[in-house]
Amino acid sequence: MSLLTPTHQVCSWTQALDDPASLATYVANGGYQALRRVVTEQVPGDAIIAELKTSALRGRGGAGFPTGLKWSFMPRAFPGDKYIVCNSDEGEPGTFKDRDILRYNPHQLIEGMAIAGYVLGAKVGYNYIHGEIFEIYEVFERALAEAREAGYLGDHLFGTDFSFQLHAHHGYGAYICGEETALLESIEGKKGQPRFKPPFPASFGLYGKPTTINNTETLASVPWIVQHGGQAFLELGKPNNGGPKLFSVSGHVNKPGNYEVPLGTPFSELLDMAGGVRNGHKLKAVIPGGSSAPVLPGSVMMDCTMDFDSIAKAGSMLGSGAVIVMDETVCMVRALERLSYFYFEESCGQCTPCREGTGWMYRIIHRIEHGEGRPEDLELLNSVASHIGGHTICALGDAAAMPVQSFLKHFGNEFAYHVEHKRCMV
Ligand code: L3W
Ligand code: SF4
Repeated sequence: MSLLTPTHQVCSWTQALDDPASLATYVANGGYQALRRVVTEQVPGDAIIAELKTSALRGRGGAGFPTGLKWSFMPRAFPGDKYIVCNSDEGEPGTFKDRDILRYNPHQLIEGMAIAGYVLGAKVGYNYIHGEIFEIYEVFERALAEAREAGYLGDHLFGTDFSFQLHAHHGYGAYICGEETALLESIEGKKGQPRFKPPFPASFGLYGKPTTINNTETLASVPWIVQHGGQAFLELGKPNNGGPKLFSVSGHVNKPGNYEVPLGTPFSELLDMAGGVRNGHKLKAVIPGGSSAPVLPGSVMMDCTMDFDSIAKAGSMLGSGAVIVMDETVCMVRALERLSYFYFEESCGQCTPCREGTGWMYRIIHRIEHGEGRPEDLELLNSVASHIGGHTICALGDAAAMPVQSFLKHFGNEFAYHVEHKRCMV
């Protein structure tokens, strides 16, 4: 399986195909066969959900929630409108994988969404694409037009009663619109601010109707699972962590980029694939799952495998699979200052702990970085962070607090050094 090419082979190169995003390439490589089969043979939705559960496909957007379980929450017999929504609002610092699926293999996502529509009883889907990657939105629009023209989207697919319309929608770059309920508000034309959960989108989603929302990589994995079976997908990964996963490796490596490897691959192998740490430097720290995931010391990461369970056991999150590598030259105070500014800037402002706390954290870290730190600042930082996490409407509050707490936990000595000596330790 390969998410970045339509060849359905492991680790084949996108560059080997002249026009990887085209319908002709996708169909020539077996594309849309899974959709055709389930629709024309009227494969029961329960059977497909069972395959998803067997596959141990877990959500690729950050939370790692089991996809089969999520699909089983959808009230499929609900008589009114139901929706499938794809979250392509890729804005997590360090993450750049979904845009490459859309750029190189958009039809695999379209097929996955149409299968989801068939299984979950939805006639309409939306793909919400991050506003800062507008050229990708245009690629996806072209793919939609091709799919409609060829009869893979629209009314009475393959001459059956099943109809599925799919639309692209682009945001304007606000990070918070990647939060699933803010994304739904944004599609509805409202300000992109998260809703309280529960109710979850499965019961009260787009326009208040049952909605299943999954990440791009998750939905693009579905056709392969339908074609080859859940067990085959599971065997591409490890128990409870089925399949391969795209890792966006960035930072101080010689060959940054997207790498598709089986879940359970040792971190050391992924690092080698990315050319190792630049300039022969030593590995200092890694954020294994996008900036919202706690940072881990390099030595801890070298003992981890790249899957949800191993990274959680080490005290972080696999998240969206954005692996940010930091070498020994990095000042951890400066790194955290940059991250904390991001969350301060992107807070939607609804909840006081997040709106005020992100500003407090940024200002304290900023003054430590600029030689104006006070001895009590480390305790104050920890205290502010602990009053945000778990006290807000959405996960952005936790996401802002976790890096602060983990940087202090693992690299507190650098912060203390900054306060005392008014300069970097490195
Ligand atoms: C029905 C229940 N549905 C849970 C659904 C829920 C959601 C999914 C997971 O945050 C994380 C966050 C970021 N009945 C349900 C239910 N669901 N219980 O399952 O839910 P949850 O709340 O665990 O996660 P979330 O709100 O989706 C996502 C982290 O990901 N993150 C962010 C990445 C950002 C991107 C991006 O740039 N696009 O991917 C990275 O680590 O911090 O912790 O669908 O409705 N009882
Ligand atoms: Fe908005 Fe932050 Fe509250 Fe999320 S936690 S709803 S981003 S203020």
